[in-house]
Amino acid sequence: MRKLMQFTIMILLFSMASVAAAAGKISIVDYCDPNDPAWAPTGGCLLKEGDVTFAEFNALLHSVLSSAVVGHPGWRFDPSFTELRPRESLRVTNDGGRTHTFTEVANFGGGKVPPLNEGLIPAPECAGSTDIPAGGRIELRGLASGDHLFQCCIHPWMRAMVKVEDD
Ligand SMILES: [Cu+2]
Repeated sequence: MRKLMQFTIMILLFSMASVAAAAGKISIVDYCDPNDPAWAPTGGCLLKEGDVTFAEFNALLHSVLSSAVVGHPGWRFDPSFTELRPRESLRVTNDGGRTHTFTEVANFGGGKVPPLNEGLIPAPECAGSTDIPAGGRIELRGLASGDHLFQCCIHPWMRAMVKVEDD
């Protein structure tokens, strides 16, 4: 009987541990064309495959309808909205071929690279943002209950909301 009880407690602890270890996932993506040498002066494109040239990226930087930066839709967080339980961590992987950031901000705004920032008021948090190189990964733990906004401080149209909901 006592052995059974110990076993049950072990199972219980194990399942609690696996809940704590569960992780939400967001992939940072871009579709830069590694065969376009025009990416080289700003860090290159470390993807094996991708079809967006530097010229195509710049052609969609601004909409003809707006003076503010709009940005290429291939540069994004996937998914751009996700929900977590309070004990769950969030794993963010840069699956793109360029450097990005995943920076928590109070309000979405511009980033830290002036040419990619036109018409936007920079989010103050971007001044201290951490770059995530292509292939890099970060893990966020202990996010408080509520809504959290994240953006790339290089390409400020890359945005996500993480909703942390109590059980
Ligand atoms: Cu980015």
